[in-house]
Amino acid sequence: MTDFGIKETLDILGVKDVNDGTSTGQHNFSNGEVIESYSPVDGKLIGKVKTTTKEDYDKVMKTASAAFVSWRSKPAPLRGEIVRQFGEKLREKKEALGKLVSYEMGKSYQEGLGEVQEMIDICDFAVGLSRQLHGLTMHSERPGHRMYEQYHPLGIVGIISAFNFPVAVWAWNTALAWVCGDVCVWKPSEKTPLCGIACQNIAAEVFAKNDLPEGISCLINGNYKVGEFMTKDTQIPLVSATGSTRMGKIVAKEVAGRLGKTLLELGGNNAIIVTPDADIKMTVIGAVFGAVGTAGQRCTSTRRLIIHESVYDKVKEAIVKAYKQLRIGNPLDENNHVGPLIDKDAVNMYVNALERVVEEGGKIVVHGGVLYGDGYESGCYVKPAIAEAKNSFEIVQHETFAPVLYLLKYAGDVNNALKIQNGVAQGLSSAIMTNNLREAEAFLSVAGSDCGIANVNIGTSGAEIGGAFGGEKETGGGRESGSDAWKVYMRRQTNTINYTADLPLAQGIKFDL
Ligand code: UN1
Repeated sequence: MTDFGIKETLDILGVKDVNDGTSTGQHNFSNGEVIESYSPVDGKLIGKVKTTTKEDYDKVMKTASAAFVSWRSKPAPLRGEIVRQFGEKLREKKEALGKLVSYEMGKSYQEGLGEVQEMIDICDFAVGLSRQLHGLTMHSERPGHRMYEQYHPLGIVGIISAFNFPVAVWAWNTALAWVCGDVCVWKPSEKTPLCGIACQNIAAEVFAKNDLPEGISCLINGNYKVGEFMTKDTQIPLVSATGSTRMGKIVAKEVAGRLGKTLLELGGNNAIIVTPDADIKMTVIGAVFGAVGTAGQRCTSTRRLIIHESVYDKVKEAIVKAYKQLRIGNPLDENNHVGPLIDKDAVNMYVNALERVVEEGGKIVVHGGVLYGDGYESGCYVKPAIAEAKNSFEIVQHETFAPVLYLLKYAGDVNNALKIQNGVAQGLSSAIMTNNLREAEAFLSVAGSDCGIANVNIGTSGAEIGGAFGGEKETGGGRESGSDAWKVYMRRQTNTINYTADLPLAQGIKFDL
């Protein structure tokens, strides 16, 4: 097979063999060690990125601080116009960026394009928002007084993103932060640094073309130690971090220790409840895409199917049959459904999960395994697997970032299924498949799903950008993307204005001099 046009793709995106991973837009200055990015698709080296030292970071922060002073003073709709242009550039480069996402991260080309589409969508959303960003007005208890609230930008927003959505999660944060008047410093995953370079190149071009100061979009690179520069830095009022619960707990502690804000989007352990009234065909599509899409490496991936005993065998049979049709292979080949895992560590975690579920008493119903040989040379391709299990198993309680689906059985009414669903530490996404109104409403009620996302008759993954995205419990409580998620990127100020010649005090207090 050819190189799938990767060379041309890298050219279009300005990604070189060796890239400077510390950028404020027009200036690059990295003095750290080099990270090599290998594709999980074919195991080949795609490019190298120089990482950020503390001295490099300090330079970035100086430039970002200066940029903030100028950017915050631009009218919000003007900031929106810049984000509109950024969205236009993404439209132009959609195929190239989608391909790089697919090649560097391993998700299917279709999903790579989908990810860039999420970036475009959030830009459109942010453009509209730039003419809103509204606060409330309240009635004052004092005569001749006016009271209202307004939102001002926070400052420098630090973004730490994960490998599985190497470009979209950055855009969810930046598109909103930019219209809010903030500037951003981004540390992409060290597993997908070239996607970061490509995005920064696009942003830098737009800011330069509009004669805006560099530093509105900044890139830093490296491992968790580079992330720590931001979590410890009082110049960063908000750290938005996406990744594992383990990482989130460390970030939360560090940032809370200096009373900074965090927006955390962490692990999920998402379930679909399949009730006796479920449409089986829809259930199969939703569950299979949810479990094997992005090779099970979405935070919204379906990990557990909680099936009513009366339809258990039927659903199991239909899903097992669907798994037999899955084609695993190069994700840039549109005939394949499932690409590789991100790296061999992920493969080991997958293998370990399958061993653990058996040790704990589970039964494998679709055998997994690592694939070798022609087309699988990277060693990162695995077969999606299904195991019958119990919710109490330690491994089921744990988020394994791989295509492993657990089948759990419930009896009685939907409340029993909900107990199982909510009986995990994570609380990101959830779904119910039912044509029964009572079951659907019970699932959505106060005693229903405890997750940030609760869907009826669609799967757990593939959320639209218009809704607030995030979850409860160990998922971290943050909300990104749509609805009023923008508020976290701004500081709220309450203003009371007295337009009389008297100074009455609130609460009726008299203080005459
Ligand atoms: C993630 O996996 O971190 O809902 C984000 C979805 C996508 C976003 C997933 N829109 O599956």
